[in-house]
Amino acid sequence: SAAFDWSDPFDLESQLSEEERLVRDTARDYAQERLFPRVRDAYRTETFDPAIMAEMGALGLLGPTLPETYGGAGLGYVAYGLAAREIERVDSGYRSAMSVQSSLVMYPIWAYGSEEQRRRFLPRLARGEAIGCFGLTEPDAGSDPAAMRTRAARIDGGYRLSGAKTWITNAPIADLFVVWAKSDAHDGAIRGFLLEKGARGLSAPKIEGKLSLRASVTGEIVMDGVEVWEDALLPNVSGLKGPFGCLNRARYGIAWGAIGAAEFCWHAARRYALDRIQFGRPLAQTQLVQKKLADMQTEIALGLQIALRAGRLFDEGGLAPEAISLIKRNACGKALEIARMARDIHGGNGISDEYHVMRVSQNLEAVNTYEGAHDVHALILGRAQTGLQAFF
Ligand code: TGC
Ligand code: FAD
Repeated sequence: SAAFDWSDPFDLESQLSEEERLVRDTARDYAQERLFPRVRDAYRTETFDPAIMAEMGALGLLGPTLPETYGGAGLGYVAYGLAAREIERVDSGYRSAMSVQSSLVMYPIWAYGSEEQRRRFLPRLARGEAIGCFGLTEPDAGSDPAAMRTRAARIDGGYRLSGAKTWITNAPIADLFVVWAKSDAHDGAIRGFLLEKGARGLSAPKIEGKLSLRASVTGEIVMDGVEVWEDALLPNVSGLKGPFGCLNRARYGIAWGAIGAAEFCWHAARRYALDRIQFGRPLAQTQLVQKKLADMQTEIALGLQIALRAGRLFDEGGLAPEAISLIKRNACGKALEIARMARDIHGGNGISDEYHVMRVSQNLEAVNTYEGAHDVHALILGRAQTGLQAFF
């Protein structure tokens, strides 16, 4: 009978191509050798080192699915997911930086931008020389982005943008802002605009005091009558399907990433339980702990198989947005449960940042909320199977 590999029960390894394994190994080596040694202090001091973007760029991790003509790597979505898993195995904030740049900034420029916009911005973004951010959420429009208040008014030769975005990853260090606004010149339709750092009336104050994703920088985007030329408009998309087209890709990556975070916690909990002796035996030799480890293993194995299937469908062009909601919701919810269990198994040590599990668990609180909160994805799935929308 076949041998059982406890860490890879369904032999994910053999389902990957050589190229996918290479991308995975590159991302894993980088994450373990360069990101892991920095993360504890970055988390303590609530800082994100912008050099990380250039490092990821040099490895081809930014915009990896885009064509090489624009600085991408021409990779498939399984490779992208595997990279997200490895980066998030260290910290969700680092995966955030990668997903925002790749799926929320480079993707819309590639998919909805003019040829001139693509050539002007994509290569620098791919190298990590320029940092981008994505402004959809507003103080009064989170789960319901259709309620956004940011407006683009028509002026001679361009637009004047007024409004405020909040909870925007990388906004305080961004060179380029992809901002979604209701445009007067387009019957109030939601349109995308490219704003550049330094524009008059544009500022991006940092949000301080986060207890989650502290190694990622988050801010507001304040637009106080920012004037841009016509060429700042993303010409090829109109309506909420613009930002949602980007979110589909980022949410898919998060499904892989959250499992990477969960795997870190599972392995840490197993190791700790094997080493820690109480009542004369390892914690790992108790029924309750073994059940927890079995639950972790099961959810991770199932989550990886479904993420792989989703990636293959994505590459074939057949992955529905609702299926992405299913895997994003499931991976985040399960990863959060696993991280909390791992924290518990670590006892008192579990609350120290030396052991990392509580940092991962705190991060997953935000990951479970952003890109569509857990319950919002339930409503998307509920609507898809009943035909009844229950948002309002
Ligand atoms: P609804 O009527 O459902 O749709 C409006 C239009 O949008 C289209 N659409 C999609 N298109 C492509 N992909 C999707 N996933 C799509 N979902 C909707 C839809 O077809 C329709 O198009 P059209 O042409 O018919 O007008 O819109 P609704 O207002 O009822 O939406 C409700 C809901 C809940 C589905 C949606 O608003 C939602 O998903 N809310 C969650 C908001 C969210 O995810 N925000 C994310 C902000 S970005 C972020 O968090 C980045 S964190 C990054 C990091 O650090 O990693
Ligand atoms: P709300 O929409 O107010 O939701 C609060 C709660 O109510 C949630 O539990 C939700 O599930 C629930 N809820 C909402 N509506 C319903 C309903 N109809 N029925 C039942 N329950 C409901 N946004 C960006 O645009 N760009 C970014 O780069 C970005 N980065 C982020 C980084 C971080 C660290 C965080 C925390 C957020 C980020 N966001 C970003 C914002 C994020 O997408 C929103 O926080 C998220 O969409 C939820 O919106 P909200 O916070 O306004 O919560």
